[in-house]
Amino acid sequence: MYPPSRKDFISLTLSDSHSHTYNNGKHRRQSCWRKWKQLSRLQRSLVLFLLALLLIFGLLSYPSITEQWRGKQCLPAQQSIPEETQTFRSELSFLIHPFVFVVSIGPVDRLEAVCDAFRHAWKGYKDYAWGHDELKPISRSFGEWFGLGLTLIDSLDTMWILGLKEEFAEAKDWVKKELSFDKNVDVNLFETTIRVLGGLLSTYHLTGDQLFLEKAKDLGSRLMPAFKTPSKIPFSDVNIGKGTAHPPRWTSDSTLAEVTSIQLEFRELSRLTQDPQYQEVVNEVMKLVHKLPGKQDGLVPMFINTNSGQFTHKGVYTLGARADSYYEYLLKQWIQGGKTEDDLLEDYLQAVEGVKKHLVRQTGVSKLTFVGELSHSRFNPKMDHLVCFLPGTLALGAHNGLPGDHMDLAVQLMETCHQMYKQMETGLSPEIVHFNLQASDGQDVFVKLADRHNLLRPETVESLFYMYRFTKDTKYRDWGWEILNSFNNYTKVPGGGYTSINNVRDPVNPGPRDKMESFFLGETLKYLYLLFSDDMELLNLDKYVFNTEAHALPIWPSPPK
Ligand code: DMJ
Repeated sequence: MYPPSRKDFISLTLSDSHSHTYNNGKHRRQSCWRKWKQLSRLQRSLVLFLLALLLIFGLLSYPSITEQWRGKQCLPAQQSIPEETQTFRSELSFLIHPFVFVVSIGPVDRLEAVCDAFRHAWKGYKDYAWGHDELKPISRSFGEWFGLGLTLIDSLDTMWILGLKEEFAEAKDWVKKELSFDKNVDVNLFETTIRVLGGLLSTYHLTGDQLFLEKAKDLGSRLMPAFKTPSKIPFSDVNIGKGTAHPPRWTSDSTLAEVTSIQLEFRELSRLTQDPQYQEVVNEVMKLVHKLPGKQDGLVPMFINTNSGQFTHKGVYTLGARADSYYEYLLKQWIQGGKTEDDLLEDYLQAVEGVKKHLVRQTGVSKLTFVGELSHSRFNPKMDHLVCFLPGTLALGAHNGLPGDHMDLAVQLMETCHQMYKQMETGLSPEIVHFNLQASDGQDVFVKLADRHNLLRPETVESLFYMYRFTKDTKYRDWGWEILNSFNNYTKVPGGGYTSINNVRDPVNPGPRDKMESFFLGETLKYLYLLFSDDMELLNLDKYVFNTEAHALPIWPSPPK
């Protein structure tokens, strides 16, 4: 039998290694080496290839090594990939082996780039604005709005999702020791609900830590005086220390989107505390608005009076500022409640028809579909960046069984929101654009001087996240990647933080405004991370619904039949 013919060698080797107990290690090594040398080149390559394959699969199934690769965590800070080497690493891996390219590039560097962006933003906040509402990254100071640590609370669940454990622990410690709602301060009901109450509830769900639920309960009860109005439509402002509430100084109106976009959070608070009072007050608002005359095919005016409970300033219909999240929360409340509340669905479906009938148009040149505004029966081809939440919401509805043409519209609007970035010299969208309905002039998009700012807003990347989750079309990831790069190129501040800018059309002097909005960490970076993550179980959209500040709340389990 020995020496074996080359043809038989592999099987002989395998049987050897299984049937003998070797006492002599040296002899074994020598014989292995001799046998290896007797293999043909083809056989050796085959064995090496199989070993490499086994190694890769072994690594991939070993969670603690590959958690980052599978999109679950940021690399610890000291191991994160320096920006300048990221491209190099990608190219190098590609040269070494195409298989490695697939495994280690794809979303990996993009996820790590989001982590780096978050860390950079957080560094600025920690160094110059710790415990305050917002970072002013240029002047290396802070701005106060309500004095509730807005950025810190808005960031909690993002840090948890990104796996930034040390940063999360420090922030949690601040919540435990420093966060108090027992202070004489006027807060805006809507902003405090979506950012603080939403952030605390979401973090409670992700971590299971009672601290966050206790804080949420305390805040929720302090916001309740806002609902003590003649009409039950809440006031815009509450003093959480004194327990008093009032409208803005100049009017007794509240903004429609504000009073109809606090429902997800208050309803969830009732479910968790088994105390119906929170759910009751916000459901009452929805009931009143549902029955109210003055809508145009489901489209609502922008203001509602807290005394009369009637719409005011009628005749202007927009999907942008002051009305946007009314439409978003119709759909999301319906989803949150297990798709049982028919009035919400009816209002949502009717509103989408109203949008299609009155507000959707195409540009003359490139046939870009956009959502304009209606002002006293006149169409205005103006679209806020805020409207870019709509493709994501429409896609979410279609995913939940609503008509397929909602998805068609989502695809078209997503393209337009992408163009709002792509056509600007910095690659960043302005706050407002005007579209050109004429075919003669070569431009689709016009931006007025006063509208050229960018506040680091999330709506487009939010929609890109939904579109990618539902279609798996990688172009949506590529568009998100371009946006992240543009944020890095034009809004990143040396030393820490990102800043909103004045002019997206001037790459030489974009004009830093010295403010980092809390939603950049709470929403923009979170949605970018989720967009690039391959882990579809990470906030599965059949289990969670995001509030309008990107804080995830569970979809309620259906009651037993
Ligand atoms: C956020 O506070 C919320 O997304 C809100 O619904 C709209 N404005 C900002 C982000 O742009």
